[in-house]
Amino acid sequence: MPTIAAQPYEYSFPTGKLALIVIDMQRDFVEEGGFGSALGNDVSLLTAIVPTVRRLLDGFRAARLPIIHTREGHRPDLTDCPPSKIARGRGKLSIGDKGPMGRILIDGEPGNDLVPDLAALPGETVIVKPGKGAFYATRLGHILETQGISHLVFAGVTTEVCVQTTMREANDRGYECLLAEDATESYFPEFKAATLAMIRAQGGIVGWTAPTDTIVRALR
Ligand code: C5J
Repeated sequence: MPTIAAQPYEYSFPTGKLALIVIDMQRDFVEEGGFGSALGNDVSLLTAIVPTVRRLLDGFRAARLPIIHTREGHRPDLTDCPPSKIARGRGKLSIGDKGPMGRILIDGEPGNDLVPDLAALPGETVIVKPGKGAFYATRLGHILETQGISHLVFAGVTTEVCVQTTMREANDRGYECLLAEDATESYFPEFKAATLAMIRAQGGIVGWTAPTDTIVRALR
């Protein structure tokens, strides 16, 4: 089995059972004028990882391995959004409000698109998810099962919210999870550092972490 130098120890994966999940690299979080900046966050930290996420995507594309993108988005009538989620934040704009990139976190609005450099290619799966975890109220579990996937590499934003939630959901479902350390980011550097430490603590209680270039080299 190919092996990746990772923390807390090497990560091995059966070829043909590995997939990449890129979480929520959408304009709403990564670009100025979206949900992230409406909540008062500096989005430049997130914008900075776009080239690294692209290197990881290109590595999986070259290896012809499955790629799944997610977007956090709701139906226009918000029937899939709990009122508690809309009320939370108390920023200038809430979910469903009109912002500079269309209605915030609504499927089909310009702000909900993946950033152009990370757009899905034909044959890649895009999951629109109403929650922070990508397994909640989506067909992700079914898709992974039908493709015989057992090992998952994760990238995307934000590390401590949607990435960590999805990794924990996957870990509980028996997937072997590896997070690309430099292809994930938070608006809060200390939260990212704490999340990486939590994931690999206690012998990899949630999974493994490794740098993007190390992962891409192992795919070749
Ligand atoms: C957040 C996400 N942070 N994709 N969503 O609300 O992490």
